[in-house]
Amino acid sequence: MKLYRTAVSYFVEDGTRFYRGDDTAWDVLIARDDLTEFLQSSLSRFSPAAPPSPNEIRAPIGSQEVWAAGVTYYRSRDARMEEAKSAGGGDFYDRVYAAARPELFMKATPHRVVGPNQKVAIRSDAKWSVPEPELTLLITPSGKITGYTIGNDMSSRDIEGENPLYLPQAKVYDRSCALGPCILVSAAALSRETEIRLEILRSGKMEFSGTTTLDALKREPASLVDYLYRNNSFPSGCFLLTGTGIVPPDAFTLQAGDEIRITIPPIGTLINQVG
Ligand code: DO4
Ligand code: MG
Repeated sequence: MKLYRTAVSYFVEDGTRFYRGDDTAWDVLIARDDLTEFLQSSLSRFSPAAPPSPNEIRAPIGSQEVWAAGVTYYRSRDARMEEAKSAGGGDFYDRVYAAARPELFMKATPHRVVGPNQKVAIRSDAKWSVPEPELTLLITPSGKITGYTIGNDMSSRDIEGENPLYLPQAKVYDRSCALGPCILVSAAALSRETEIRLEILRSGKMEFSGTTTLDALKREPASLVDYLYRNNSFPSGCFLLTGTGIVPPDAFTLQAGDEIRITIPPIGTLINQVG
C-alpha cells in the first residue's frame, strides 16, 4: 500500500485502486505503529477516488525532523575521502565506514523540505553541488519502521570537502531536502535487490545516470534507528535518509534548471527541478 499526502486529505493506493482517507491529521496517522493494519482495515470505509494529480501531491511530512546517515556505502566513503584529502579529513570517512557507530546528522526540519515536482536549491556560496538519492525510513515515535519513501540529500561537496566540520552548512539549508512521492507502507524490510536509480537531465538530455542496490548498503536500517533513538525522542516520529551509494563524477556539478529523478521501484519516482 502507498500513502500520499495532499493539501486536502490523504490518499491510499492499494494495487490499482485509490481511496480518499479520513480526516485524521497527518502527524497522528503516520505516528501509528499499526499503520499497515489501520489502513487495511479502513479501506472499506474510505471512498474510492481518482489518483491525486502530480501537482496535488505534497512531501509526506508533517512536523517530523529529517535525519540522515552518512558513509553507509563504499562509494560514498571513497568519494568523501577524496574530496577531504587535501584538508586532512579523509581518514575520518574511512574510520566511520568501519566503526560500529554510524554517522548520523540532522538533515532538515519540515520547512526546509520540498515535495515532488518542487524546486530543490543549490547554495549560492557553493561551487560543487550534487543530489544524493537515498532510501528513506519512516520511523514512529516508538522507533518502529513502518514505511519507506525516497529522499534527496542535496549536498555542497566543496564546502564539506574543505573541512568536515562544515558538514551542517554543506547539508542543511532552505530546500536542501526533497521527500516523496509517497510512503510505501510496510513494516517488512525491502529486498536487498531493490534498486536505487538517479538520473539528472539537463535541457531534456541525460547528463548523468547511475544505479545501486540495497545490497551495497553496509548497515541494517534497524541498527541505524537503534543509534538514532538512543537518548533521543521523536514525539511525531521522524524520517531517516540511509545514505547515498551513487556519486556523480568529480567534474559534475548541478546547475539551475537541471531535473533530478530518483527511482526506487517499489516506491516510485521522486522528480525535482533545481532552481
Ligand atoms: O559524511 C558526510 C555525509 C555523507 C552522506 O550524506 C552520505 O553518505 O549519504
Ligand atoms: Mg547523504
